[in-house]
Amino acid sequence: MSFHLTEEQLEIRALAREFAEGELCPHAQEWDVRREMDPEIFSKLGDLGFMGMRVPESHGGLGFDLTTYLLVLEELAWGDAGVALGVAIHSGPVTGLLAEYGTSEQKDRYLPRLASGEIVGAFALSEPEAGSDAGALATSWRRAGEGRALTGTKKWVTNGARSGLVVLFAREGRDGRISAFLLDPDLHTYQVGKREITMGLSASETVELHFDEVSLDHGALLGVEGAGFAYAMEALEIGRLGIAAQATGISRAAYEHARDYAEERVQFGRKLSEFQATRFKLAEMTTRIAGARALTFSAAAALDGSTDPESHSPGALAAMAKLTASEAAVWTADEAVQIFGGYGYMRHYPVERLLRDAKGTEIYEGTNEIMRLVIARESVGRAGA
Ligand code: COS
Repeated sequence: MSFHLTEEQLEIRALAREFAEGELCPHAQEWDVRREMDPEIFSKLGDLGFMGMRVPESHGGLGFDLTTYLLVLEELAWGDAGVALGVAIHSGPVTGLLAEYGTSEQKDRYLPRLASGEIVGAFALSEPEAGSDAGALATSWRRAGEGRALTGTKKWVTNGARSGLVVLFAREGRDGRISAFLLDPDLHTYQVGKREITMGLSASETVELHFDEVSLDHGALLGVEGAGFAYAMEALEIGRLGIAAQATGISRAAYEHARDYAEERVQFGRKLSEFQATRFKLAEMTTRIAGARALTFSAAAALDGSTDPESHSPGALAAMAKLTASEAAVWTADEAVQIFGGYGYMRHYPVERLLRDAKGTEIYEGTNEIMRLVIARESVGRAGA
């Protein structure tokens, strides 16, 4: 299947690549070591409109379709996968859910600021005891006077420390239905807990959030009470495609470093790129990258509404894209380290960072075991059903 990109999409991708070349690539290595990215990076992205890719034009965004959005994400991840992760969480689950289910008051209040990069979004679903089994979450709310009181702990919240808007999921009492809420640090008092020390994507901040009887007024409920789990699952479909694009950006960076190094490194009187062992690795890298990208764009088209009755559901396609692209990223980065040999194992060569970054894509936004579960439910039904 070939994908036709419009002139406009090509221009947008070129702009994203130029940004990545100028603002991300030169710093990615240093940010990894410092565990900190340029604090202005999201407002710089906002100036280009890239924080509002999934925000409707009516609310100050660019209103991109999924394919255009994913083209940009891949470029950002090619430059720095931690920055791309922040943009993916902000844009997919957060601005996406708000644009779809927010009241006009909620949208007017937050969407323009999210689109400009003035505030960054975070998504709080996972908990210490509820990762893959998201439906087992224990953060709860109870009615308190005219409003609600919220208590619990959320874990692995990307952008959580600096977020100006957290989309959070909590159930009523111990076993009630799950609802979605908008937490705003200007209106709600909660604690930002410890920052995790991660294997890769070190510049991206992942924190715990603690809520102790936080009082929520009516404006905090997102959408229909009790419909939150379905919103989370819907948001994760787009979120998983964002991770697929992020993984492909990492793969491409690893491939390009390996290819360039193979052209320059001489051993036994020949360039590495002249050895069949290296050529086959490079050939397989490009093949896996092309396959991952094709699946990602098919899933994007399906989620954007194009229908093929013989194809898989959009959710299964998104899971396939995330599974394929993340495994391609780990494999490609690993082979890139191998081509660099002893240098590849050294901290200050980028392929080592890319391998650590790639591993995350197999885990977050649903582990690859959950991706297989989602795909299997569609192809062979529920186990035991
Ligand atoms: N869109 C809308 N609704 C959906 C849905 C989807 N894609 N998938 C499921 N739902 C709804 C179901 O219809 C069901 O609704 P009712 O309660 O009204 O019957 C509800 O959600 C529960 O669905 P299901 O029984 O399939 O839930 P499970 O507990 O079996 O869990 C998995 C499903 C495992 C797929 C889910 O928990 C999951 O994706 N886990 C991984 C979580 C994850 O990706 N976390 C990443 C970190 S984000 S911080």
